[in-house]
Amino acid sequence: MLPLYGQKILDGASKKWLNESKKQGETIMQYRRSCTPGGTYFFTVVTHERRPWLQEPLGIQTLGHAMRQVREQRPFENLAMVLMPDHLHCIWRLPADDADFSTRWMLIKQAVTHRLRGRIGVQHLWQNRFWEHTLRDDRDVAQHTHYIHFNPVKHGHVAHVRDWPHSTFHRYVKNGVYPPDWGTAPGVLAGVRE
Ligand code: NI
Repeated sequence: MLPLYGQKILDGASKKWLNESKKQGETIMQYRRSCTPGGTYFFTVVTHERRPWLQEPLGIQTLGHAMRQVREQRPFENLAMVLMPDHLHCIWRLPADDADFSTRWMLIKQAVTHRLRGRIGVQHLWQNRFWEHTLRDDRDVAQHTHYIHFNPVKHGHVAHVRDWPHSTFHRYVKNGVYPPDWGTAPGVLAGVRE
């Protein structure tokens, strides 16, 4: 059996994750002041056979490490993200004139597989493909951000958005974007995969 998270308990990996998210929040503020934004994309990435290894602290930690590592060479802004046990959703903004999210995901998945294979009881970690949906404007980005943050409630893991530790929701609360008790279900979004 995989260990279950206590809903309000933050382990070391989650704290690291949230600290990283906080740092990124500062980067995003700077980014919004620049005048040449690149493309913004919503992604759904699913584990192999929907195995719930993304609820393992080691899995969460390793994914965070891989994303930071890849981002050093190939920058992207992680605008919003949520980790579910068997999939993740996130929104990336890429630099101007760079739409190569496929290589970034390939490198991230490879790095995680390299570090974790055999260590968490499964050999294959990722579904081969991922779903991408291009976000057209600020409203689109906002709606998908709400979608991401509401996802743990939508999937029935927690009753309140604030109770799911593995998302950028907490960073948004700190930045004053959401009230701490936010939990409004977004409307149906076209092109979104679970
Ligand atoms: Ni989902």
